Amino acid sequence: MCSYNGPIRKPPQIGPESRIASPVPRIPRFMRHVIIGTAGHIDHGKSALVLALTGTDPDRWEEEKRRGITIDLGFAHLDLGPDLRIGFIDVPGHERFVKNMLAGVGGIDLVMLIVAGDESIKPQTREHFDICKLLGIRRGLIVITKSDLVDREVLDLVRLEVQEFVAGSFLAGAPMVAASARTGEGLDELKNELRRLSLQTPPKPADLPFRLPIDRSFVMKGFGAVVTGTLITGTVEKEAEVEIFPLGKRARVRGIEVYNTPADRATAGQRTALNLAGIEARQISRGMVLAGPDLFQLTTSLDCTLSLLPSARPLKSHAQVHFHCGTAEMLARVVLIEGKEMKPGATGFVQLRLSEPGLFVPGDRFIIRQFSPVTTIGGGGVLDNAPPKHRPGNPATLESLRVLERGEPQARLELLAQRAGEATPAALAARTGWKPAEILRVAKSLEAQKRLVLLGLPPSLLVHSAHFEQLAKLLLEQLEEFHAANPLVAGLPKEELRAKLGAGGVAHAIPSPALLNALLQSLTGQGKIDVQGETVRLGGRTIQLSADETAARDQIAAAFAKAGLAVPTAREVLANLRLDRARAEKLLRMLVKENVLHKVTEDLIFHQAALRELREILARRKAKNNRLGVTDFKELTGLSRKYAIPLLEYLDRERVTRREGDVRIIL
Ligand SMILES: Nc1nc2c(ncn2[C@@H]2O[C@H](COP(=O)(O)OP(=O)(O)OP(=O)(O)O)[C@@H](O)[C@H]2O)c(=O)[nH]1
Ligand SMILES: [Mg+2]
Repeated sequence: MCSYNGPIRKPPQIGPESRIASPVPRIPRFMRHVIIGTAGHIDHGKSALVLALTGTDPDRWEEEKRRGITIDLGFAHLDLGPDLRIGFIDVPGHERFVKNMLAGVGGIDLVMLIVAGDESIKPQTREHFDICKLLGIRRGLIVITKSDLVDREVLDLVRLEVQEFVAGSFLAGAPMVAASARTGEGLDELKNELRRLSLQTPPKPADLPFRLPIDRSFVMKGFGAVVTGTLITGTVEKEAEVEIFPLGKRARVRGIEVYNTPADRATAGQRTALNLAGIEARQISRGMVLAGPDLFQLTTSLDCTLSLLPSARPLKSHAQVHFHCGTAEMLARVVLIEGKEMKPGATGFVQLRLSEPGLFVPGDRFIIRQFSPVTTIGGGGVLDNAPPKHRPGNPATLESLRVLERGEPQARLELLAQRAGEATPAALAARTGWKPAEILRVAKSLEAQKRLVLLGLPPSLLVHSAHFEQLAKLLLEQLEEFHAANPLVAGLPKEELRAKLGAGGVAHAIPSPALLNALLQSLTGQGKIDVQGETVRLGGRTIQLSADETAARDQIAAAFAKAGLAVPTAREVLANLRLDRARAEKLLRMLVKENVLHKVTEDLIFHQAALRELREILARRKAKNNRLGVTDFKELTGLSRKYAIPLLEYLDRERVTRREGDVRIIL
């Protein structure tokens, strides 16, 4: 199979991601994969150095070659020993293309900060380095390039300047190598340092759900849609179904290449190309994200930490900025959570309101750039991808954001469960970026501490204990209230009770049927309530009737009992009582519920004893003849048609008789 390398757009690409790729054998599983990004000012020799190291010119476009500058991201790779593969992402230094740089730098593990020996530190050296710091990149080295152009004294001076420049940052004390792409000087030392640093770099998490921010998408003749990117978490296998965010479309992974080599799977940390079936390349663009289906949710609102660069202007709440995260780029408004203005150099909590929906997960780092003129002003990390609207000055908001910032897994999960009231493991996976299995692992330890209630086996619902207890309390209060208002009704139907609980609880949402059942079970176990069928009542609660109610109740029962099968209407019976209509009807309903009376139709109510007698009459008749016409029935019971027909239909329903044409068979 040939490699998935094609043009991103006009002008077409002229070089593959790697030129040395074609006959490379399959990548051994034990190989470490590390992504190294270049950073630095225009013309400082970034691309020349990548070419000198790897043999691959990262400048892929005709226009880049002609103008001698990098416009878009370039890719190359280098094996430093049988156990280490380094993927290089070469970025443009030109200030106009910082946004392209930002699409590449999001996936890197190490930075190679490039400073030309003959120019020293320049504006994009600063901007790129600021970006690396804001993105939380922790490792890297410095290369003083074009060492062939300057003498030793100048080189030493540049070294000093750079040392001062990186002092106090993650690059303080980092290796600094003088090198020349022209003469090859320093390249061996550089490779040694790159290997040493790479082996110290923790691998990207393969055990999290898979996410691939897309940096290129193109049509490959004979293959169809191909997307490429740095796999930041998880693994993806051939034939997997993937979802394309924010498109909301799905596709099948028809083929995978890792560094231009066919593979059955790609793992976090690898440069990956996926051939997708079921989608057209023109529907996909840089900034979209591939992930497993049914796990993540799109969002337009993110709670974040934000650090403002000392060089930035003060930032007002609701300011519009350019937002860059992963390979995505869009406009956003920064809503400050503390105060109305953020000072240069300060760090604080903000809510970002995005202009377009995207897939972002807590822990993702981002950069913001000033709306105009466009310069990098700050960056930070996502804390919550489905945040509530915050009331200004609410101390609970800051407390919860601090919990999310500290990132302790149990505290984080508990907080999210607390906010949701009840949530499925999948919903919490989308909120954390963890796998559902990891959610359950942490949830179980919270359950052991009685902070979560887990429902189902395996658990399918997580309920915060405080929410559970609050609902249980509310449930008892609702029943208390109901019984007080309706002394003649046995209890409250489950569904009505569930709706009533929606008004309270932590989350102010109607609890799910599963949660209601768990509440009912728990309260029944404690002897606090009784559940009979669909009716719930307080434990030991029987209907307390007053003396006149008891008399009326007996009167109603007696009236129906006396009537036998030729019953009066309910209206007639109730009219004879010395009780108000509403109470009288309740008593009637009570007798029906207690099975003393039986409703055969809406208008015909019979005493239980009368119906029992009817069955006996039929049983006796069956001994003689089991066939029965309507006239026979009327004779047998002495009833008119008005009663006979509904009663026969009732008997059919009760399977005492079965209708066959004009006759009934007594069963
Ligand atoms: N003498 C000398 N020239 C170099 C060296 N490295 C790069 N150059 C030259 O410097 C110029 C710029 O090099 P690039 O590698 O394109 O610089 P870059 O940093 O990639 O530039 P952008 O990608 O546009 O930011 C080219 O003309 C290179 O030939 C070096 O080590 N020695
Ligand atoms: Mg370049």
